Amino acid sequence: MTIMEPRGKRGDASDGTIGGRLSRFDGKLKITGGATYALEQPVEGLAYAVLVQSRIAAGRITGIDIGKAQGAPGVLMVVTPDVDLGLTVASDWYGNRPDNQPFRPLSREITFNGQAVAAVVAETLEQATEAARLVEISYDAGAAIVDLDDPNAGEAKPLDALSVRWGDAETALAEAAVRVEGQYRTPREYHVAIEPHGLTAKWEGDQLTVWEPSQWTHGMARTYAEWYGLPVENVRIVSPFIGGGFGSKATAYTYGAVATAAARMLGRPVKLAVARSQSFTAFGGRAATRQTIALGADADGKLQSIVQSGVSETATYADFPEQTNAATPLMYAVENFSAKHGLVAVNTVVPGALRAPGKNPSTFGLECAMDELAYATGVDPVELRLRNYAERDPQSGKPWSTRRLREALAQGGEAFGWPRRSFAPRSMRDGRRLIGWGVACGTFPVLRASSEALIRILADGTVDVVSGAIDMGQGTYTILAQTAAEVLGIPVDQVNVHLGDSSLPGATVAGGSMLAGAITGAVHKAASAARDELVQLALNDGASPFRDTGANTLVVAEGRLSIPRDGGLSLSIAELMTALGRDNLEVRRNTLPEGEQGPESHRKAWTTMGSIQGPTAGEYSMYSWCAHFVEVQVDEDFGTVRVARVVSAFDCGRIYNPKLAESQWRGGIIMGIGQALLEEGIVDRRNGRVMNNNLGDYLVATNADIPPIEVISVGIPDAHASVLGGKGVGEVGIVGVAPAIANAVFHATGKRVRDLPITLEKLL
Ligand code: MCN
Ligand code: MOS
Repeated sequence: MTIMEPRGKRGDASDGTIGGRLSRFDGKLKITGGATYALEQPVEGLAYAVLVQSRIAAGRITGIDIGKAQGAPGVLMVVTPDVDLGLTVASDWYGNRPDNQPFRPLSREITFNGQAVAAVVAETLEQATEAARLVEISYDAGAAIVDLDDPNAGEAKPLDALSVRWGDAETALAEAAVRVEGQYRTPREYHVAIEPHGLTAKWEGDQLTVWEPSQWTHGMARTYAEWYGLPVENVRIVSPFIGGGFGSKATAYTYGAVATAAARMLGRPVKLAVARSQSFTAFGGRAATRQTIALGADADGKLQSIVQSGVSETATYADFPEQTNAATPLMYAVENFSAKHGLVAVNTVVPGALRAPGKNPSTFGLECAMDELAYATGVDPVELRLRNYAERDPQSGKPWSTRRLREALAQGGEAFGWPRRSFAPRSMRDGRRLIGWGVACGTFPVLRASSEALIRILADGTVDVVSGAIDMGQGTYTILAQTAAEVLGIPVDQVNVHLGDSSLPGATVAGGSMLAGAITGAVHKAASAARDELVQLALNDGASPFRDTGANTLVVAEGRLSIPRDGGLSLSIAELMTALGRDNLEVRRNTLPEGEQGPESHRKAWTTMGSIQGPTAGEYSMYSWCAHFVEVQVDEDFGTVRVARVVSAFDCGRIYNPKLAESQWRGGIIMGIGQALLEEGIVDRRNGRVMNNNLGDYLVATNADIPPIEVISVGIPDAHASVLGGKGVGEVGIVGVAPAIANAVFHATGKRVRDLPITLEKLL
């Protein structure tokens, strides 16, 4: 997809290099209707599919009567669990695949309320919706475990691989002069991306094209291909614009299997839109969590021991850990440590990744507990964090690549005015409003992956940057244009970026805050090679005007190649291309090591997460860091909490585009405000149904909830983290926001709310 804007309208020319504040190329298209989303794809002869979801949480389907539905106007097909769709189970994220196991996306065995049990395909959406209502299903309902608190929920299944221990945490805790202990809880939370899920699917022979919003076109193409036993090249996922994903659009789901299978059986393209209400169970949100943390310290607040134990909800049919101890071992220096995480199976759709999985609820526990320790020891909460500063990664023992958390606390605190805070709870007020100031830190790992990119220099001097990577709003189009413009020495408005299509060069997932580092690395490499090739042609090609000048080096800048001396020959790239008689010059490069260039390595690198490197894979421990400072105002009479201002300081290494990174951080902070005060999936205990499955009742923060948010970058380039020196930006912003707010609420009111969201009845 080409993003075209009138030339010269993209801001100041100096914005167009790495580190410039260029506005997002796709932003205007999205808000003016110029961006075509997957469900708007005009395809001839479309039929419409509508999902039917289970109305019980556990048990079996005893009968399905499709008579009325089939007879309804316009109905083309009713897909039920009794129709064999002929699919095979695909690999998991890491590329592991069971042998020849049939995949039945629809089943008579029910494990959660809202499970897809049938689909109706009709000529129009209205006809399909009406006929879906007419499918009559009878159930034999069994006893359901509705959530984490269900008295019938079994023992948590411990995940030993996630346990972390050193020293003797229990003894050190027992002997500590000061101890605090609390249980912290986070509810089910949902992505609620504004663009709903769904797809348009079209078969031509055994070639499948799927227009579907995707955080990972290559990974999803692999899944669809494996379901149908096709080579991955036969499936094309097209996803040039995505209206938010937040972790929910990185995988192909059941409804995609149903829609593509229906399209194949009907011999007609099929569109399936997941209704907003269905999107609470068609894929999973963030799992509910519960954890206890005990901190032991000396009288000055120096930590002696941390003992943590947590669980998260998972499904009965698959596991997804929302790891409550993901951040606990990283934040503070402590000699004795024990943290573990387990899973409790309940009748829910399997939970999924939602912005900063693990790190987010983990930090809620630890950073609230640190505030409790501050009050137990009488030490200022910022000072307490500095006293326990970890100079190296306490878990791996490795040195940090870069960790500017001290600077984040100092600069964030200064901008916020933290030194003016009075320590005692309920000591700051404005009339009937209690004022509270809270602080908390956050982190997210630097994950590293390989990707590839193609650079095409055209005869008119413009440059295409081509990759199957995606942009869901985080800024990929824009930062890649900046990277190519800088390396190739051309104005950024001569660069066109093409993304979001699995038929384009391979890219890792836009997940784990790793895409920007991976794909800028690939574009940097390809663009550098293209530039070298252009210079070589200019110097050596028989048709080049530079050939007879005796020049042995050329300067490439402002879209021109020039001999570096006054009055020397200078040609624009377009003039040179014309002289060379070239239509284009194409260079494709990837960032895989030399020894890993076969098709199998490529498959693993772009279509699975099997070759991603974790934060301690090398000699260093690599993380992004942040410190949030929050002011809340709590109405003394009504218990209502408003966040009045936020100042947050971040260490994310070098920033490719500060305007976009700041907007990423603000977006994360806004989601964190929603998490702290509003968001909560509420389950009907009678039938295990998510009751508030709509945007009216599942509350997210709106403009009126959001105060001024100041964000500060304290990072320095981190050469170990990525080619350009940046660390991850997309997720770290949400981490630590909810505990900073909870700590501010305690400071305002003297009430410690340990379960999110902090609603008014918990304060009265
Ligand atoms: N960036 C930068 N300097 C850096 C790193 C990043 O300027 N050193 C900026 C760039 O604009 C880049 C963006 O931050 O495009 C995000 O980069 P990165 O941290 O690498 O994250 P990804 O590109 O992998 O994006 C995924 C990440 C995740 S995992 C979630 S969840 C999330 C997030 O991005 N979902 C989002 N941000 C989102 N933003 C929008 N608008 N919508 C979502 O669904
Ligand atoms: Mo983000 S939750 O890793 O897509």
